[in-house]
Amino acid sequence: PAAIYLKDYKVPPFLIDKTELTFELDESTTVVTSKLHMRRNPTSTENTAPLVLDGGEDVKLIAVAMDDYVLPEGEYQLVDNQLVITATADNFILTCETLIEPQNNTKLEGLYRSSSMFCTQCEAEGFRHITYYLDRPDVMSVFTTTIIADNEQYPVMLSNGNEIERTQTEEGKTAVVWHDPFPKPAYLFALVAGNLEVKNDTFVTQSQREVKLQIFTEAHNIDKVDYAMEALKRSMRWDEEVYGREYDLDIFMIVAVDDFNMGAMENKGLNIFNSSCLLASPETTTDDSYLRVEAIVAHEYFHNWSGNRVTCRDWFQLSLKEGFTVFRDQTFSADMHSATVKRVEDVSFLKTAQFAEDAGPMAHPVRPASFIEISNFYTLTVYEKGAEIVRMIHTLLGAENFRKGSDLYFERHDGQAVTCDDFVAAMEAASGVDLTQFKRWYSQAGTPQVRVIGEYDESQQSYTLRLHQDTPATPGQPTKLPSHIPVRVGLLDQAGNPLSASLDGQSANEHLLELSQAEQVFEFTQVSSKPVPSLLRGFSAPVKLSYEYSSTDLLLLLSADQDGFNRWSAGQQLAVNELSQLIEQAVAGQTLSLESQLINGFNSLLVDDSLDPAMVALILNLPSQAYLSELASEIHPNAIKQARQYLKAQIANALESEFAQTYQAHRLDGEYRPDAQDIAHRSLKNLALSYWLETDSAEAKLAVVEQFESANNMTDQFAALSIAVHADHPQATQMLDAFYQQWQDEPLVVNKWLMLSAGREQENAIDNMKSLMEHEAFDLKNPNKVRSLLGGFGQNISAFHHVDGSGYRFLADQILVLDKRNPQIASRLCTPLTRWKKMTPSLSTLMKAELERIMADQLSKDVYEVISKSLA
Ligand code: BAL
Ligand code: ZN
Repeated sequence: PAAIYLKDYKVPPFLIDKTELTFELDESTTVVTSKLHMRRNPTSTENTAPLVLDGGEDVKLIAVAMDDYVLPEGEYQLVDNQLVITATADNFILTCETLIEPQNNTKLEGLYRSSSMFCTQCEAEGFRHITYYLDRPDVMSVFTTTIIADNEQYPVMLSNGNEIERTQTEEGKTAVVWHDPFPKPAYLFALVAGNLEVKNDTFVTQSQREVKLQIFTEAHNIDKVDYAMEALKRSMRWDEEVYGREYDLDIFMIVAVDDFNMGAMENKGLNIFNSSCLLASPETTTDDSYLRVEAIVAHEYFHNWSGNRVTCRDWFQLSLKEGFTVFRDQTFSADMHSATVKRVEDVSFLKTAQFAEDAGPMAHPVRPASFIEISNFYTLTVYEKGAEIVRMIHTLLGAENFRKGSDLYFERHDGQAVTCDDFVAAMEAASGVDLTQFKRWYSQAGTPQVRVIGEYDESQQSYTLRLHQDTPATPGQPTKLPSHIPVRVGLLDQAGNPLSASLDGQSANEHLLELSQAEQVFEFTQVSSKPVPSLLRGFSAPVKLSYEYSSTDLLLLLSADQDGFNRWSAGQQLAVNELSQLIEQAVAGQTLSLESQLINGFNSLLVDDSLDPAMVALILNLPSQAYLSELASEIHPNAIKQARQYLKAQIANALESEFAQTYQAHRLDGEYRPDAQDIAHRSLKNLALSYWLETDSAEAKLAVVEQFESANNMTDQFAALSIAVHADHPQATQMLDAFYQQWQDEPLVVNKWLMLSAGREQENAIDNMKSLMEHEAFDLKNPNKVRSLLGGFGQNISAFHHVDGSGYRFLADQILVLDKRNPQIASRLCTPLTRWKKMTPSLSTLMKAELERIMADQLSKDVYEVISKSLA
């Protein structure tokens, strides 16, 4: 398969002003008739270019007509799934009749069946699996959609915009017509038909328009949408208040479907959600999932402006909408709950997963320069690093100028398909800030490394910070230029008090350094005593920062920094330092031994009632296996696991009574509430329980079982179960069985069970995986189940990284099977294998052999791209 390049972008030779679609839905064959009101694009220089429409191997062309002239064979060609028509007028209506079989669509792109309903997923290039079209985001069209189906089976028939007509056909079917007045690219098209229940609500916008809100699910789930509905209303209000963005149609609908490749999709006026990202109830949903539902509802809603009203010119610009919208949803969640907790969670994820992507074979700029399959570029780099870029612009411009910039962006580009450069240009124009160099963030892959050295001159009362940056080479980008990096810095005195300092004549407790050269020196004056620097506060840039902190410095920052984020960061650094020593010992085959300095630091946090329990829980949570793997120059999975277990047990034994007490102190009575305060108590309580159980205390063992049996909410019940499974509690098997029995009729809960069961470290783990794949609870057709089971297996260190290679082989086998059904899902599953170059040599060879075995098969573009780039 060939790559396509950003540098080859050309405006479309044709435009489609109006798109009229008719779907005759049927169990066996669905007929799609499209009427495209087309004209040559006056801005294109390709005046004589043929009309080339994108289709798919699964679309069968029945007839094509230009105005009223039915084209005979010979006046059009079908080449590589494209429909090519050479002779066209400048203005014409193209009518196409095509047949598709949604019931056989296992890729879940285009129109497909999920349970008893029809639904669509068109981003990025799914629409071409419905009918022939100019399936590119810069072709924006006004859609009118007619759905014809049996009313008994499909009483609900939805598409974008407003319902304008409902009639009975002569064949006794119902025809419903939807019209969306806002021009949109085909990737935002949606259709749903099914026997669904609805929850209704309303929202009054800032200009006093009443908008009808509807959430549709299958009947058995309609009791789990209240939280999403409230989250939707909070999002609508927030976008008005913070960005001045008002909803534009009279109706906003969300539909939950069980089989979905992504989390959710922002189709205009008709969002379609993976049910795992929409449904919530106290008994079946954990705190994390509640927060995720809220964030994703917000994210998809925010796309109505950042993505739909202003969309992307081409798919290289994906971060234009995704980076900006992730930044918007992150800020929304921060405003709804605790900003520091949210920031720690987001950064922790970024540093673990996006940094690993940026250092691996699939590393790419936030605005990629080329791709083989765009579905592979819905990545952490485009989303999360893209959001960090927008956040840095916010930091550099300040909140007020940033808002002016976003207002200008929406005003200039409403109804257009634009680029990341257009976004930055609006920010520059509104603020007067020059972002020329800053734009390298969009084009350079890799995580910049920033080394910092501090020097205090007591006689001058001055403090010098010397910053040095460089970005490692990434595939296709051997050399890099310096980035424009905002570094928020504060200074603390040796007692932990804020230390005022003057920089460029400005005296303050905190400064924003703008690092733009390879090396730069910042000199602070009026520094009354030797400081401890608090660097990169709030994680003001997505870089790897290093500074030679002593343990004493880190303990001081942990206990006293005014920046909550950096308190967490100091705790993590202390833990990383200790874990690194332990990992070295484990690799060398030595008995592990270390006097942990964390014990005192953690002790003070546990006994300090003034702190946010959620922050304490985050600080006490040791760096994850995945994060330590990202930091390692050579990954030894078992050594990392051993080191984490040793350190956790040492801390647990030293602070046993504190953990027991903390566990009791944070237990909540009363009704479950997913608010910041209660979530904070549950997170610290459950973290304390996991430490307490490490002590082997009989009381702790009882507490785990007692919590599992008596919890009135899924957060506590599942926490008890996972703690028991991971600590190999004597009753772990019984608890897992009981959990399945209790929840076997709740698929989303069963998926949690699948994940935990797959992650359980035990003898014969591969046999266990094989029986889980045969289990009634598993279904290869359902992406959520595949992700749960195989994702859980990836966490199973001893089984996945087994020295005989059986874990890698098992995963490779599944990738090969899945690639025939659903390439997007198969491609995602390859990620753990792409890390082969960083693994310790014995494991690296085994992983590589599996990649080569996959490569030898007939592959989809999706899997081919990931595997070939990994082996390059
Ligand atoms: N646009 C794909 C799903 C999302 O990012 O919202
Ligand atoms: Zn998005």
